[in-house]
Amino acid sequence: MQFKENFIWGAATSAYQIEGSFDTDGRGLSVWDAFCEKRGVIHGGHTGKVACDHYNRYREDVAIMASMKLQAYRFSFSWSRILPEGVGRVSVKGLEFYDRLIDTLLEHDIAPYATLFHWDFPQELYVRGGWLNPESPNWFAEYTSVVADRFSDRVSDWFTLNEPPCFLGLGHVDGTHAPGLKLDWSDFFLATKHALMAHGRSVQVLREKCKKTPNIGYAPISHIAIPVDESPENILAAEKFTFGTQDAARGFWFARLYLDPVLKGEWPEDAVAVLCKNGPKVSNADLAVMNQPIDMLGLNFYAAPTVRAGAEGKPEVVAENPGSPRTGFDWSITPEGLYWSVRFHHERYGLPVVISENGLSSLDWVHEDGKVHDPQRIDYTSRYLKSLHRAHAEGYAVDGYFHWSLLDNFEWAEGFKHRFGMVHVDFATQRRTLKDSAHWYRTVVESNGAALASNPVRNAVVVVETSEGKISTPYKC
Ligand code: GCO
Repeated sequence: MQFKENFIWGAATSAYQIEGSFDTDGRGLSVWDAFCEKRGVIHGGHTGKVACDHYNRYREDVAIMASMKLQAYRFSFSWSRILPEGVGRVSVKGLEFYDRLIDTLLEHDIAPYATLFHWDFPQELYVRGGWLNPESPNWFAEYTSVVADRFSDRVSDWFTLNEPPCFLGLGHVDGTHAPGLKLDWSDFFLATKHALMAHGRSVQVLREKCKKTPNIGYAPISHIAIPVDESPENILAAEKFTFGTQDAARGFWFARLYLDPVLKGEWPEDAVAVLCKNGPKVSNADLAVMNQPIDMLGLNFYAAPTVRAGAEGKPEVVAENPGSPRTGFDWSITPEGLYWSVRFHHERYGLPVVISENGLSSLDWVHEDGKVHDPQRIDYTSRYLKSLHRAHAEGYAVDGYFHWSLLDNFEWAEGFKHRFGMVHVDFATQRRTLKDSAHWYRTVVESNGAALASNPVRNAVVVVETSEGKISTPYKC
């Protein structure tokens, strides 16, 4: 069950979800700060003003990562902490925070995997049109340049954008995420065009400016379908569902919209036309900007529907069985999807894959014994990692795995309702407690996956008191 020698084991977070200190040391506001001020948009009226107070507690958090033997940490820079107005004036204090964080990681031999944009668009640029402004790719390039100049002597691994369907779709069509807009499809595609060009401009800047050869990635959501069985027709149906036009009916979740322009230089006209007859013009020159060579594809994978081949091979979604396993967020638990995600993306785009996010929210609290017992997280992660191992064993290039998340944190519109961390955070005291999963994950990292073969839950010894005395039996699933 071991992974290759240089496989990277890590955990992930993002700036707005953990840092807090929203106005400390001259940080500019982001669209998330503004959105959280609106009534009724965030569960419980929560905000990221304090979050995990990571801005002040980063040393403790890095020490926790070291105790978990993490080899890498995926975090994001807050654009408006570095450039309070989004462009122009640079905040030295903002840069210094990330200097301290990166240096502390390196002192502990933890590789920084930096994401440039995890949704916290500077408010000052939003009022200038945000992603609808054709200047937005240049704004992002300027910000990338400041970051590369300052940190690329120590950071080699980069992700440009995290999950475009969320910040573009949930943020600009659904209105459930910042900035809370409900644009029509034509404007949505315009914002998408600019965001994908921003990705391309950012890659160009990283290639030009980085002091060490960069390993550049992109972290879209992995929206795939799982074949109901492994017959060729059902595999084909799942692949068609994942990349075909039919799925465009899912609107902004349609996966190929964010992948083909960036990885193949193709604008999916057929799918765009399903939603919008008067979409923006995307020229070959625009596509050339989007389609920069990158080194790795980050996949954020949580759950996927199952499909089978219906009439004429057309994919049909298979209804879930009642009572099938679900997470605290009510997302279905579909470990085999991690295998199919790697396989389908690798076959279509040919890039090495890094799982940039995977995990679950569950109902965790500190138990009477002072520990946080989260067997669901251990079982979930064990199953997903075994599925990832299958992809690895079949020869697909899988270079690393980042668990979402290191810490319980601010889950966007859900506020602090969902706990995704391997480390429990008491948001009243900021006390951190390593959950059982954090200790378990350390054994997986230390053994490079070998510990997965003996999932501790399965090997537990159960002691039962009976009238005959104590009977201890190995617990078998
Ligand atoms: C996303 C983001 C993360 C989330 C995580 C759990 O995928 O939505 O990248 O910021 O917190 O995925 O929902």
